[in-house]
Amino acid sequence: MFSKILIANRGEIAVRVIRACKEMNIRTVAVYSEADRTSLHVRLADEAICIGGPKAEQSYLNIPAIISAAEIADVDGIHPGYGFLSQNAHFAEICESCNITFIGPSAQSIRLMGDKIAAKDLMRKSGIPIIPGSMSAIRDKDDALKTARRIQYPVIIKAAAGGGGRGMRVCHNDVRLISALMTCQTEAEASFGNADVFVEKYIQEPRHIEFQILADKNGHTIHLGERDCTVQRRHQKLIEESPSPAVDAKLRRKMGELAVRGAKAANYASVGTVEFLLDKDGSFYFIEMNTRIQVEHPVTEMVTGLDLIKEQIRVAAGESLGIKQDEVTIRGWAIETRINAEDPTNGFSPCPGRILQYHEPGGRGVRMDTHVYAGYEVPPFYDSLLAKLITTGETRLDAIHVMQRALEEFQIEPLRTTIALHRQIFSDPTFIRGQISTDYIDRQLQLGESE
Ligand code: MV4
Repeated sequence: MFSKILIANRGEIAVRVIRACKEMNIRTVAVYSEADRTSLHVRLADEAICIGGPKAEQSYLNIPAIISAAEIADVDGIHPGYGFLSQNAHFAEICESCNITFIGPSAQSIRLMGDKIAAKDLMRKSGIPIIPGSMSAIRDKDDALKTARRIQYPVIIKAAAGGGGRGMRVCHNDVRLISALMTCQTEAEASFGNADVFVEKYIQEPRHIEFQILADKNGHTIHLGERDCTVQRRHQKLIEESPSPAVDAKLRRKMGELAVRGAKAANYASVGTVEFLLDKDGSFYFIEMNTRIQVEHPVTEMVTGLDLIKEQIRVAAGESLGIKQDEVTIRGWAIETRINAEDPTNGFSPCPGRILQYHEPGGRGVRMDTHVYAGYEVPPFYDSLLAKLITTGETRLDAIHVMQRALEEFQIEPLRTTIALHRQIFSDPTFIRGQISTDYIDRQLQLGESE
């Protein structure tokens, strides 16, 4: 087991990892930027090292500075959290070459799943349903037009190196397809350094269902059920829940088995997530695999009783899974709302600043994962996530009632946050019935936007 871990991240996930380490008797080293001196992760860790300026490129993405800190503090593992360097195969390799365990999957698995075309091909060969489309990178206009003719409009163009919704374009006819192809390739080259794009059938109004995978380095792979992340806005998730109101035990077994098969095919060993789109007719398709711990992992923890960060650390240390698939039970319901320092009435623009008044909800069925406190100043340099409010109950409706009550209690002043929006969503009969798709926020909800 590790004796000392460096957490190469900030915010609530850094706090989350430090807490797990403390319970495992592992010493912790926080790294922080000049803008994060007063952040909670700096206070909670056993040691803290400033690694650079406020901009992420100068600090949380600064590989030489992070590796230097790791060597000075003499750690035997680095936990990357999510975002930043968590899916950087090069960083994982550098850690290993310095004899420091990267607490995540192998560089090989990260690289493979980072190429969405290669990932899709592997899944297809493993018998996992994929969305019809081009089997390799689009060569030219003619190739794109032929593909569209075969699968029929609407189609979607995606960047091979994209993911999480970045660099995607929906097209309804030949003219749009040709112009979108050029912009997509140019954008992909500029954003990811890889101009490869592929075309697939556009699935209208799907649900986003993802399976949590847990795999050790000794060939054992299990799934921990699904999360439903259908409530999103421009690919930013707002609400996640487990289980999904759209998945029954039979579908869970089927999709879960396929997710495990896909993870095994990728030689995957860590926590990871296999994403599917669930169509209105009940068919489902693999879209991508996320090779990191995800923001929404707590809802899976609440219904399985497992600590995913501890499991991730244990398998990184080479331990075998302590649980078999038939010992995994899904009990009750958990819902997470993301509280961001953003103004939903103004295009979700970030609203950093100092928190003067703060009261967080508590009581039965409430879990808060956050790094903020009264007097904390939210810096403008990073993701605006302030807190994850997770509620649980025996049934979905119980968890919703706890959420309604917790959102009433929650006070963060004078910042503009997404709390009011969540109060609105949790009192919407459509959401409460669970009859939603991925365009719920954009099409169904009146945000009172000023534009
Ligand atoms: C799609 C799709 C429809 N058809 N692919 C967005 C995130 C990325 N992981 C994949 N995404 C989508 N891929 C096909 N062929 C619709 C989306 C999508 C979406 C998916 C899940 C949740 C919200 C979404 C919002 C818009 C688009």
